[in-house]
Amino acid sequence: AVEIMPGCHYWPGWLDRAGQEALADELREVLAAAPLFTPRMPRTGTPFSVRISSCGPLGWVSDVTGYRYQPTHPETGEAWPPMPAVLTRAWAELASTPLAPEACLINWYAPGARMGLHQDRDEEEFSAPVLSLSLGDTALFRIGGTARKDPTRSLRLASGDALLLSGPARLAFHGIDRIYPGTSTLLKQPGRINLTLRRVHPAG
Ligand code: MD3
Ligand code: FE
Repeated sequence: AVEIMPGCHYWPGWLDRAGQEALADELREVLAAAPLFTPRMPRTGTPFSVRISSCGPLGWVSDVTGYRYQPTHPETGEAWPPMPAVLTRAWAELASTPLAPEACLINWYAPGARMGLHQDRDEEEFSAPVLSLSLGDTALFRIGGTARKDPTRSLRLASGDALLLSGPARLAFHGIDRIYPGTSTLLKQPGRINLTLRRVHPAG
């Protein structure tokens, strides 16, 4: 792995093309059971440009009342589908923690979608890492320090890339500035999927 900054490890091309296709096929089934929905900002209700879903025991949701993890899809009321085995294997290989992942957030970026600079602080366990896998079109990812004003660096995340955020990087500000349409033929439409595997609760 390449260490981008302390605690931020990058594996370009961690999934080969066949692995990317197998994961994309599994995700089509996950998204048939747990459709993408539009999260909204707490208080204002402003929609995000990214659409999301989840798999695993817990999923992340955001609506006018706040951000939270919950065991059911906010629109269907059904339990989230299980995590595909390839995701739990990726976690076992890369995350170096005895804790199992509890949530996999699925972000869908159509061309033009962005994600502003933010910290991931809705989990109750920051000692476990977050593992990200990218599929489809390349994204321009930006990561800084634990203060919003800290300098940032940019990285292009391409289909099949894995990124692990642990230790000092776990609470780093980060975001997605743009998607480069037409940079991958993996998906049946232009855009990008990002998967983030997370531990939500402390052990026990
Ligand atoms: C750095 N997702 O879902 S993945 C998110 O590409 C999120 O969809 C982006 O930020 C995406 O919250 C970035 C890389 C990533 C994920 C989690 C992190 C970087 C992170 C958590 C802490 C620090
Ligand atoms: Fe994030």
